Amino acid sequence: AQTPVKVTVTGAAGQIGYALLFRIASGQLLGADVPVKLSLLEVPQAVKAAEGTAMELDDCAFPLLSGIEITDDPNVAFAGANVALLVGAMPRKAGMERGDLLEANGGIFGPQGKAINDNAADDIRVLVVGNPANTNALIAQQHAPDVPAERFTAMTRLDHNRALSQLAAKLQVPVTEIKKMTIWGNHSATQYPDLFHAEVGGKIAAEQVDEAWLRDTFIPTVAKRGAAIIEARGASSAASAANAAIDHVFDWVNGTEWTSAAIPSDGSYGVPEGIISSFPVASRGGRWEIIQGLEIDAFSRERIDASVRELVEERDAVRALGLI
Ligand code: NAX
Repeated sequence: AQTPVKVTVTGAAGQIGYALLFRIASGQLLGADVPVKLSLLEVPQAVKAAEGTAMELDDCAFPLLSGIEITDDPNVAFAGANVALLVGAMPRKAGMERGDLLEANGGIFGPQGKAINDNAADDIRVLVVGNPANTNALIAQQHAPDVPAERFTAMTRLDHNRALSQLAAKLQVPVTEIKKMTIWGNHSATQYPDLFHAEVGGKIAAEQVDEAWLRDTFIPTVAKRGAAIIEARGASSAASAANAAIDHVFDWVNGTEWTSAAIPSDGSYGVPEGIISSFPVASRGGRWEIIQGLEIDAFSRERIDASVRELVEERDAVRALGLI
């Protein structure tokens, strides 16, 4: 029988964790023929709640689930890990300045990066979901000098899926008709969902919608969808976030011709090298590649640059705080 793949999930007792773990255990993260072993990392006060989730996982009797470990020690959680989903983070509380937020998250993602560096399997792949996701991924990556930088990624797949769904509704087409959607930049309100390269029925999407809708409705609806969910549901996106994490890792491992993911920049499209920014990506042979050669017009340039500027400011802020 195949050796189980070890998947570590941080923040396992949280609401995304609750939506994510059952799908991983059922085979949706890696494939219906790949056995998995789960490691749940939580803060000490939430270990008991994680144990409760583990009891429910047991009660599903998933054929592919070969074991569950629960711990508050990152060195244990990441020992031999092949996939790490970093979901647990410090949320912004009322009155919190950006510096405080970055510092609190530096205290989580620095040590977790080091624990990954020291303990994970050689093929470790990391997806950061916890916000500010791109910069948390950068912090973790900077504490893991022995792991190839490209193994640290942050999630913009939820934004990508939101963009697909908004465009499909507008044009009254199934989402499967939309190709080459791209989210550029930061997973934040500055993100840029790009319809100038997206295609519907083989034709450029931007040419099938009016410019005012694209600029004043589509872009802000996608970028602010998280806030709209909180407003409606009284809680932040959880199942859709878990779904996007599944999509990201599945495509990373199994390959895709085009999606969006935040990965370390190699300088493509004027994005400073090293910044973890969302790009149009393909996955081949288990590695993300930035899709090259796209023409960027002035409208897109301005928006990509604004989001990248925010990422550079976050990087400079964590540098100034000594977090990287
Ligand atoms: P919850 O507050 O429900 O759960 C977070 C869990 O993380 C808690 O159980 C907490 O105990 C745990 N935790 C905190 N510090 C930890 C540490 N050092 N080690 C291990 N566990 C730790 O939040 P939830 O709704 O699950 O959201 C989790 C994160 O995802 C948040 O940062 C949120 O902002 C972010 N999101 C990111 C999205 C994206 O597209 N990238 C979308 C959804 C979501 O908003």
